[in-house]
Amino acid sequence: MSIGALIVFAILFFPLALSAQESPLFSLPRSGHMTFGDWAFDWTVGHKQEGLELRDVRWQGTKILFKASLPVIRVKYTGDARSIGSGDGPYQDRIHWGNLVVPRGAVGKVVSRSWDDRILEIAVFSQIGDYDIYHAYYFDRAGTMEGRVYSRGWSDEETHRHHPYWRLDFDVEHPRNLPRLIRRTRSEVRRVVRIVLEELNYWQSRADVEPFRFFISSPAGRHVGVRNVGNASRDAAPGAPWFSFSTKDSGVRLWKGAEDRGWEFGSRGHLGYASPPEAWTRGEWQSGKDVVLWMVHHLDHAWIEGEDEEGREWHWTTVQIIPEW
Ligand SMILES: [Cu+2]
Repeated sequence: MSIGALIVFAILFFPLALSAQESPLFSLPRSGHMTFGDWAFDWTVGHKQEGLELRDVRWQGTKILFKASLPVIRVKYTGDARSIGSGDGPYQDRIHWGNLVVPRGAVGKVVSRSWDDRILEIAVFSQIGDYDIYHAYYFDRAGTMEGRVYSRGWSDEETHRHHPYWRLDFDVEHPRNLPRLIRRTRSEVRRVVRIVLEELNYWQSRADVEPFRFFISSPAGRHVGVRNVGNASRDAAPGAPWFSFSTKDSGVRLWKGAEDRGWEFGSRGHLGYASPPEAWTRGEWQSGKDVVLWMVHHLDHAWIEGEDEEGREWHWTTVQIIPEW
C-alpha cells in the first residue's frame, strides 16, 4: 500500500483546485470533534463495522445529520456469468478498526488534510482482501459536504462491481424531517417534486435527464439537498452478468433504533427493513418523521487486458449533501 497515490487524489478530486496548496497529513484519534469554517462534526470508528462515522454534523450551527456511515460495500464478480455465484464473491466488505491501516506519513488510522484551507478531508484507509479502500468525507467552506469511496486492486482478474451503501440519518434542525424526491425526465419541462409519504426504494430511470435528488426539510423549512454523483447504473437486469445483485439507488426508511446495527443482510441481501413497505400514518408527514436515507452507489471495475493489471487505479463515487440556505 502506498499513500503516494493519495497525493494524486487531491488533484483528481477537485478540478478547481489544480494549483491548490495541500496541507500536511494530520493523524487523528479514533474519535473526536472538529470544526472547519461553518462546519462542525464529531467522528468515530465505531463497533458496528460502518467505516468512518460522522455524528452531529452541523452547518452554521444548525444540525443536519445525526449520523452518517457506510455499513457495507457489496461486491460481485462476473466469473462465467452463469449465476449470481459465478466468479469470486459475492463479498460484503465492511470497514472497521481491525482492517484499517495507518497511511504512510501518518501515525494514526484516521487522517485529515486540507487544500488551500478551503476543502477539508477526513478519511480512513482500509485493506480488505486484495482491495485498498479509501473512505473519505469532504467539507467545502462554501457549504458542500461529500462522502466518497475510492477502491483499487483485484481479487481476481475479472470484471466486477462495488456497491457502497451510505446510511444517512438526517436530523435537519430536528429529528422530524420531511423527505421530498425531485426528478426531471425528458418529457417534463419542470422538475417533479414528490413528497415521500412511505418507506420506498428509488432509482435513476433512463428517462431522467439529471440525477434525481432528495430534499430533506425541517419543520421550519430548512432544506438539505442530497444526490449521488458519478454513479454508474444499477443492476436492473434480472439475468447475466449481474443478476439483479444491487438494484436500488436509494431508499427512505423510518428511523428505528433496532435498525441501527450495522449491515445485517450479508453479501447477497439488498437493502432491507421495508417489507412490506411501511407508510407514514395520515397527518404524520405534515410534522415530519425521523427518517434515514440510504444512498446506494455502483462502481464499475472492468478487467481490460493490459490496463490496470496492477490494480493501482482508483475508482470512486460520491454522495453530495448541500444545505440550501
Ligand atoms: Cu474493484
